[in-house]
Amino acid sequence: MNADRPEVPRVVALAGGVGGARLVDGLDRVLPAGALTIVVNTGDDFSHWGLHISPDLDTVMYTLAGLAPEERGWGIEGDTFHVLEEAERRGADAWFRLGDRDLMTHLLRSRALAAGDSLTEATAKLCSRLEVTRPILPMTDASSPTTIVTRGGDEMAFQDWLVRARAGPEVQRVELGKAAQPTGQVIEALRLADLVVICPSNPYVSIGPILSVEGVRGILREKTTVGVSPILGGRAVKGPLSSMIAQLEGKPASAQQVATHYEAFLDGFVVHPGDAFSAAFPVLDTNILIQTREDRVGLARALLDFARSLR
Ligand code: FO1
Repeated sequence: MNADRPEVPRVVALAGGVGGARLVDGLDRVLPAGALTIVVNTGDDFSHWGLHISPDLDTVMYTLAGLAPEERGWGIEGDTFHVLEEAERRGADAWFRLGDRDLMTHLLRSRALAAGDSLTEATAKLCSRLEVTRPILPMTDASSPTTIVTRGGDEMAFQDWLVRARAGPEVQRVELGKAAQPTGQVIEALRLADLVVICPSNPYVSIGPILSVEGVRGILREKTTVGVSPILGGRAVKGPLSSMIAQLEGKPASAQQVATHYEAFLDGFVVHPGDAFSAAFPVLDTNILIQTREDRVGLARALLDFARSLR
């Protein structure tokens, strides 16, 4: 962005799960209507109990609806698990903890998809029922599942690895779904964007799938793109990222290591105080530990000011 660009930029946020949703929540609180579109990873999507589950879309949607639990981040605050208990009693799969209220989302989505809606259309309907007005766009309407190839040579569906196996098996390689076609909505939002924000999500399994959608990288090269580190002081706030960096790169986790993933199109990167490094693009250090609403708003404001200062 430069001085000729509008005071209120059109922002597209690329987001995965909980970390991404938290920054999106901050951006949602500081940007006016029409100024924010969120493009979400669907590489984690899978079928469970015959239902189409889109964990990252739901995490972003519940966060913007004010329904997400503060600590856990995914699912619905205060949800009960009676159906899951019944599944356990009857010997059905109970490793993926679907809450009773959360279940309605998967039922409605699956019904809409079976009736011929695209995932983009089904997501818009789910958001509208929860009065979420920001556009939340799946990165693609096609199936593009992420697979984890373990050191032992097993190929595991992403949720099998992350949740069922508790991210235990060492990762040799991440295989992204084959080049998914973007939707018209994703391409249009990116083309119109003044700023693209890469949220503090896992670069391999959350942002990587979005970047692998056809055409996305090419558009990012033409845009002001700012990333936020998901690593603070060498550790991931949530999830298996620090061990994934060690296993995949053979190096300790660091904010700089994450930035190297995006350097082909980064115009700026935001890190926690103490994590700054010198690079070909400006690096801002500010508080990126965003648990509370105030932290999220503070980071969103700092990020937008930083982006405005970039040329
Ligand atoms: N993550 C877990 O670690 N365990 C779960 O049982 C679990 C259930 C779950 C249900 C609905 C939902 O939308 C998300 C859920 N997640 C669960 C989170 C999710 O699988 C991951 O955090 C994301 O896929 C990574 O971004």
